[in-house]
Amino acid sequence: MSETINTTCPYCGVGCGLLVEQDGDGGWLIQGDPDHPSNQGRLCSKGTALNETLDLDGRLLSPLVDGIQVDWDQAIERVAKRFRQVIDEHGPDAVAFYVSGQLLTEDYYVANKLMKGFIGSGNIDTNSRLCMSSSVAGHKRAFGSDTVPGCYEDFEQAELIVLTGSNTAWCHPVLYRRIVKAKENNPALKVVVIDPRETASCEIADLHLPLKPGSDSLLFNGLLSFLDSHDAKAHDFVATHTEGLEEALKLARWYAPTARAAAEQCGLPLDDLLTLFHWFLQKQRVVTLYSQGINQTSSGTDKVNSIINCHLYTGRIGQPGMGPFSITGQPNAMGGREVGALSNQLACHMDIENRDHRSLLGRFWQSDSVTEKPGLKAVDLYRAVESGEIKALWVMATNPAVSMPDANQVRRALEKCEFLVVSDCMAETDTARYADVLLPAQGWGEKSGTVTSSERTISRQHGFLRSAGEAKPDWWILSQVAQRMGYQGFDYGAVAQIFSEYAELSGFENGGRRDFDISALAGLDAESYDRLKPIQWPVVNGQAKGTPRLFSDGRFYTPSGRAQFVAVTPKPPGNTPSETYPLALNTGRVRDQWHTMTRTGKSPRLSGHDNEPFAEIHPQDADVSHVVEGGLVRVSSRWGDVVVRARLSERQQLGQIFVPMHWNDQFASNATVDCLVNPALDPISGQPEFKHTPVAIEAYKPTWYGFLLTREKVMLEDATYWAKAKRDGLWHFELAGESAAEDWSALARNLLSSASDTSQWAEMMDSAGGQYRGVSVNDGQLQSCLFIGPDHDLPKRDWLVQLFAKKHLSRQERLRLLAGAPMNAQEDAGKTVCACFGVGLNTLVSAIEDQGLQSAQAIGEKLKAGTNCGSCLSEINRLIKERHAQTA
Ligand SMILES: Nc1nc2c(c(=O)[nH]1)N[C@H]1C(S)=C(S)[C@@H](COP(=O)(O)OP(=O)(O)OC[C@H]3O[C@@H](n4cnc5c(=O)[nH]c(N)nc54)[C@H](O)[C@@H]3O)O[C@H]1N2
Ligand SMILES: Nc1nc2c(c(=O)[nH]1)N[C@H]1C(S)=C(S)[C@@H](COP(=O)(O)OP(=O)(O)OC[C@H]3O[C@@H](n4cnc5c(=O)[nH]c(N)nc54)[C@H](O)[C@@H]3O)O[C@H]1N2
Ligand code: SF4
Ligand SMILES: [Mo]
Repeated sequence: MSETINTTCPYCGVGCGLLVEQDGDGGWLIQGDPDHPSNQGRLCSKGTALNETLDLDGRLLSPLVDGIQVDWDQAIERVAKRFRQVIDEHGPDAVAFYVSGQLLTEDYYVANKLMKGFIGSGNIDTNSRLCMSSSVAGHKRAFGSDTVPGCYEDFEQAELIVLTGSNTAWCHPVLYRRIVKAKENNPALKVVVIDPRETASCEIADLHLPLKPGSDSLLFNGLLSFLDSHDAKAHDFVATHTEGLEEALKLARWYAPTARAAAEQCGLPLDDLLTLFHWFLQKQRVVTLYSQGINQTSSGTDKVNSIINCHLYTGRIGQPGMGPFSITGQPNAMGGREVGALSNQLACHMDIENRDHRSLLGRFWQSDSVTEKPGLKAVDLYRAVESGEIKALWVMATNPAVSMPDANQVRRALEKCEFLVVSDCMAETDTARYADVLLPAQGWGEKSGTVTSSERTISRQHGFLRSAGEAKPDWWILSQVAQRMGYQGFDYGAVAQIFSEYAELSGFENGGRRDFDISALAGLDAESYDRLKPIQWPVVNGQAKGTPRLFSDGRFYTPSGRAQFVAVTPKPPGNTPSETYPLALNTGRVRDQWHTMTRTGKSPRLSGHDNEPFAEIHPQDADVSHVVEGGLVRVSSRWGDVVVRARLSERQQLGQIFVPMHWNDQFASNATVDCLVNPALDPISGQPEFKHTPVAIEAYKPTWYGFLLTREKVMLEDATYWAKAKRDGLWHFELAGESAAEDWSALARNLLSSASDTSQWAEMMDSAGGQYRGVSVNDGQLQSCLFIGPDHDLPKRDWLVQLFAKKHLSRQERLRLLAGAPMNAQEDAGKTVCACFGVGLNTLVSAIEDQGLQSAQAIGEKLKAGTNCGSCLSEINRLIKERHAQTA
């Protein structure tokens, strides 16, 4: 019997609990923890596939200084010495840390303590700047504190759920499944999706409002005016617990006096908007969930407040089933806000501008160097690195060369930086290649500590794997460097010690003045810390369960104790389409990849869903630029360009395109979308506008197209376009080239430079027609196959991938291989829809059309698809609907 370990998923902010045990076959069995309050046993496709991401392939196994392997002592010496030198010569503001919501709370706390408490600069910012900072700023303006008032159970108790700027079905799938279930249990529950795109989250929507990009504050101003003219005010609550309504109403009425005015400006049918407004009016228990479609815009903070205004006006906050709910993205985005790792915060929800808070921290940490002013926010920070103002930078657990807007600027800055340290689990990332010092960090499964979910639940992550090579926990690396720099207070022997100190600080001279208080958890010994059960902060007076909701008593953390309405002037996006760049680029996530793909990119199961970077384009926009379905398209802006696969879809509005954020130089030739995303910022939060950049598209027409499936190492010089995806035991490359090959065989050999001599290479070519097919078989088993043709319409890939699984190919299979066609249609399962059971699109279509299966349930019974994590159910339901529409 192997031991079962409790831990938490390292991906999204839902914070699902996991049970991990050995599978008896050298691998790990990872399942949802039925006792964890976030997921009650459920997992999504990414959580389910975690076991495919644990191998050492590509891991950074030892410290490297200038590309040379060194021991920890040398690496720490180098980092400490160079940071010390720069600080001595140029002052503390000449150094900076750029950290991440994927650090554990304890790592995060130590990083922030070192920079803000001892080095004495505010120059530590986090990728949460790109993610949550507009919500943080909006919360602080309204509540006086960065508080998410509600909890997940509110979704189950609501009568109306408004999802705005959130593709919950793909980005927070387990919470979405909880909403689906709630709707099944209570058919009266209405769900409204506000998103310019028709996303998978529309599956259960009673109403989808495809508003004009960036027009949310007009919509919520319109709602406030409407509520006011229908006497929906919670008179007692507003009178006793709020301030500033008059100003807010004045502007709301000015910009959106009527529903008609709002509908016109948002580009929505009046009746649809009125449906939402009437539901909001009639239903008391309303949750408004919002995410990056709100935050990642140049007026995100105002949009957040325009939402909160409507909840304050109706008094719908702090009670079961209602409230504004900013959902966090990363597993520890919330923890990062708690430890104060944004450059304008201090630890434990304290403020840099507040002299008492600074003094309190100085006394608690016994330091007289606590920073007195905020540091630079992410975008400004990289500008200061490029200008040479910041000379030494330490990047931890984030990949800014891919994920920052105007990523070409960030790459220039990293290149120029005098001293760049990168702590990561992976050896090769687009950021790591600029590093002077590379430090191997323990990855998920190795490290231990805590994370905080979107609903303020603190959960333990437990290590169950041996460290990869020399990898160390981030808190250890940081505290070693701090000690070597000569600072006291970093002598941590174990992670539990850090947590205890942090919990103590949260209660230090608090007296109910700060929302973040977990002092009841101070002084946990290693054993109790190890057994810590999920608990929602605040945790004071030894409450066993923590606090599901805040503000239930109507008291807020503002000086007056009242919540603040904020008057909102709606603003258009920072850059709007022009003649040269006529389309609005929207960016975001796909279901089965996580950010820059360093981990999910390792999983064959996850790579089958979307195996290539793409742009989703409305068919009419495509037509104008001669872009065709399945062809390649160049998308360009003032800042850069990418070349990706074109997907035409009417789920995209005319004049808008969508490109996912995930692909980067490790996975494609030129697909880092942030190289073309504008660096327009929210003036209050400093959050970049990832959702709206003016772009142009043009068809990219190479001379040849191809794909390569191979177990071998490849050289891609001859391909001007490539994208790679992991499949079972092999890599799948999509290719295209600009110069016509004189000799296709030679091109094939160049691509497969290392193909072993023992394999048999069979070829078929038609030089005039530009067709080539090559297949290499070793010991009866398929090693590689390469298909080239003059247009993108090449043989199907998925059945070929399946042939790689065969121990021995039959003669007939080899012939079919060279012919490039399966024996029968059933052999080609098509693109993966259900990642858990590997069920492809073609299999599903044939089940619907040929076997007449009419519901997701019937399909589940027959094919198992959708019966595990359910992440694919929205796609299966859409397929059923589409096929019906076609036959009707
Ligand atoms: N599969 C997967 N899940 C993830 C992640 C991942 O990488 N992969 N990352 C995690 C992280 S860190 C985060 S922050 C979250 C993000 O989670 P989400 O915010 O749900 O994800 P996004 O796809 O970035 O954007 C959400 C939606 O905003 C819409 N949108 C764009 N412009 C507007 C607008 O003007 N108004 C409105 N109302 N909507 C608009 C987009 O069309 C998009 O569908 O996901 C988390 N979960
Ligand atoms: N165009 C566009 N760009 C975006 C967004 C968008 O919607 N559109 N969204 C933005 C948002 S919300 C976010 S959160 C960011 C995310 O962007 P990033 O933070 O840059 O993305 P990740 O790929 O998650 O990077 C995490 C890195 O840390 C490494 N890592 C993992 N675990 C550990 C660990 O324990 N320790 C250390 N030291 N390293 C570790 C991983 O290998 C990886 O290299 O992207 C932002 N960029
Ligand atoms: S919803 Fe999926 S990605 Fe998010 S925490 Fe749960 S299993 Fe992990
Ligand atoms: Mo995020």
